[in-house]
Amino acid sequence: NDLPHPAPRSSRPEIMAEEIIERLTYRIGKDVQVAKPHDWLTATILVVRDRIIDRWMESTRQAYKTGQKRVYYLSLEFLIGRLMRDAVSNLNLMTEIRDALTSLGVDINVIAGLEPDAALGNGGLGRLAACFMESMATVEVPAYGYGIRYIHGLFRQQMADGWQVELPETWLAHGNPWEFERRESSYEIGYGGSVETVGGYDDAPRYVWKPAERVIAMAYDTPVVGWRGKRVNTLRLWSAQPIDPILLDAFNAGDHIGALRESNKAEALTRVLYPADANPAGQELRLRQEYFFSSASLQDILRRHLQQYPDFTNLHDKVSIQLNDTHPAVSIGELMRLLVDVHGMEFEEAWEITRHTFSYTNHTLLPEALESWPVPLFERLLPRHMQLVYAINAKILLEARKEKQFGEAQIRSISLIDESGDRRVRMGNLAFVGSHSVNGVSALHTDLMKETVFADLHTLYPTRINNKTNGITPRRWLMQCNPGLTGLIKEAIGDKFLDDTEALSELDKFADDKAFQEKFSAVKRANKVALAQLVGSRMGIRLDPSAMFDIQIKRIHEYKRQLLNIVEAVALYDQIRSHPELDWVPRVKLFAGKAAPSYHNAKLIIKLANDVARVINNDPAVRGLLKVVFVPNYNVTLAETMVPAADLSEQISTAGMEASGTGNMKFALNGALTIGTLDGANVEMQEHVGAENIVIFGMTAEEVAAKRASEYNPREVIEGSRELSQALHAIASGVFSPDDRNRFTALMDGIYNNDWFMVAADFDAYAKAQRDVDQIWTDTASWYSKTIRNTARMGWFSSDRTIRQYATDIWRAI
Ligand code: DL6
Repeated sequence: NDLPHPAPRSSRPEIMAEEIIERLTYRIGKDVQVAKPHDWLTATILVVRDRIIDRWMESTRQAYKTGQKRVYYLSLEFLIGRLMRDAVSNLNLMTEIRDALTSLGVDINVIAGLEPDAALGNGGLGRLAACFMESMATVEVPAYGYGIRYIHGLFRQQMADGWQVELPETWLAHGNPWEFERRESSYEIGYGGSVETVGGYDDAPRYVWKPAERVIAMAYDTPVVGWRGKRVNTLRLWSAQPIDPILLDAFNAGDHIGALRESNKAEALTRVLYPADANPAGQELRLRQEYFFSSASLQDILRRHLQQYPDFTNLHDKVSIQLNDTHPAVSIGELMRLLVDVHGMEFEEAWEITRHTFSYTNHTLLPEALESWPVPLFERLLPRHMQLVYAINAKILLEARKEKQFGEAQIRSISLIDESGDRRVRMGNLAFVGSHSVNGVSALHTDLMKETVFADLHTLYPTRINNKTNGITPRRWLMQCNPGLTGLIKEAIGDKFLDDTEALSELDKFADDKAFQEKFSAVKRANKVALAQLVGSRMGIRLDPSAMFDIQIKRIHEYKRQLLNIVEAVALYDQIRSHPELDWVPRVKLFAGKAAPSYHNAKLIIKLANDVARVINNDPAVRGLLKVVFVPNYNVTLAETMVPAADLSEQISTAGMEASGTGNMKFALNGALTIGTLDGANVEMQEHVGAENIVIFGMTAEEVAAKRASEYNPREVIEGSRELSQALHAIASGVFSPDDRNRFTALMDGIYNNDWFMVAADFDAYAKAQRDVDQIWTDTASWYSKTIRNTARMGWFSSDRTIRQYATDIWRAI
């Protein structure tokens, strides 16, 4: 503890410039004359990284010294994006680094643009994990994120004649200067084999799992620096390695491929991120991935605990493990196995400690998204865990029957084994019973959890479910992505909001101030010009920045209802052509998002957006009043340009289906008006920004449920709405797909015959809400009064607030 610590490094630009040259020469082995932009990027990152390291070590030392509780965030996904700007800005070194690079003749924007996105996630769940990592460091929670170091992150999306094509993403192609390989932090992970019983005559029997296969999990650490560099936490990602890199006997016998079989098999484990978001990937490889990172993380957590404490009796006082959805839920079985089988603890004591250590966040109520594994597969891969699941199940069911007098139907619904078809292990139920806290991610979602999927478990454990409404980090989603607005806000209210996002409320008094409105609109316009340039250079489409930029960016999913937006665009197109005499508000409808590769309808919706765009954008009768653009390859970096440029944010999911949403928060914080349903966190956004500053339309979650339970006839609704029936008919009959007239017929039939997502049922309300938006737009003062109030009142949606709530209510760690 008392060893001297290195002196803090100077951040003078000339010193930094020297350091950049030093890294370029001695770490990369390049001379200034021949260095390529990528080399400059790597050298710069190394200089920034070295400034983080001292604080990183200090943060780790402090956690040991104080005996503080550590929080472990287990997530199969971390959708990080680029890191350099984030780290530089959190360390408050932007000016110095920029000046240092300029003195070397290097443009920071050029090299920053070369950094690949770390896209180790699909969408909302993974991006939330990334915001949480940054906020945990900011609010000074001693935390580790645990996940998988996928070699290929989320696929790159290309358009081929308007169809999505998936290409591999290669974020590690130029190496990853942020990470540290930790060979010493390696653990064996087993699969398959059998369970042997030892003893059992006098004492209780002990169980020893003898796996048939083993791989090594090796750690790679990335430092995560909080705002103003106060604390640096660790993101530890596991990579799979073979036990024997090559089978020399086989190789020497001439079997060159077979000699590498084990090695290839191990490496395949962490090669790709599963690109499915709202439906579980059913493959065995996915369960292997889940167990792989759960077991490695648990072994690591227990090892660290034993370095500080003599045993595990205080584990739950010193360790909190948050399960980000059910993907790491097998950790509950793994902790039980490690405590009982490896460390000799009694089952009952181990169960109490386990339950008090874990907490679980649910991110979706979609029944098809609730993870479950066929019992035979689970048993074959994890035979000891299967035994433990049965033992836990027996305990819970007995308690439910005896203490709560549960009947058969309730017993069936709380059981860890789903017996309704082929038997399956329910990971949601396992996560629920094995945790002391189960949280939803918005108030509405949490209420629905209690009423629907977890109703019986909620009756059994009525205090367990709680709400933690999501948030976003204002560093990335305001300060970095929107420096213009950040500067303007500082000028108006000072810089308190940089440390306390809720201080943005002081902007409220400027909402009707004409001079401020003009500056606010100038910032928005500059952001729109930047987006227009991006679209122009990537797609060759010219956008007029004075048109309303109406943006829907998120995963493509039927419940998110991109289709409703496209159908409305078609209806508006009809209206513009039929009524050229009216004063139409010029609009650009922008879309971006990826579809799961096996999700047929989502891919068809992308094609429809592109087909509709081609026709509308090329029709002279539209006179440029409406444009539709699908921007390819949506990722965090693209979002950082699109979010600040939006006038209108589309948050139009079928009520009751979007757990929270976080894009909704990003847009509103950056001064967009929201058009949305009363779904997810939109409900709380309405409460914060005020009903007069958000445009809400459509059915409520309750009304959707009632309609689904009734004799809802979408065809009748369609026939009663001229605009809608014309639009659907145009799409179904091939107006937008002359090369294949039936391309969208089945998609449209889905609306006529079933309309599960209530596209027809909500259409008229949506179209009317869009015309209300037009009205507001034409009154410029009213528009900016509302959008400024959005920025002013969104401070509560900072992920710092969310993390403080987790830390006080669930983890008890600050
Ligand atoms: O909680 C983060 C995010 C929510 O904001 C979205 O509403 C929700 O759809 C998303 N869920 C997923 C996939 N869930 N699973 N499993 O990304 O979580």
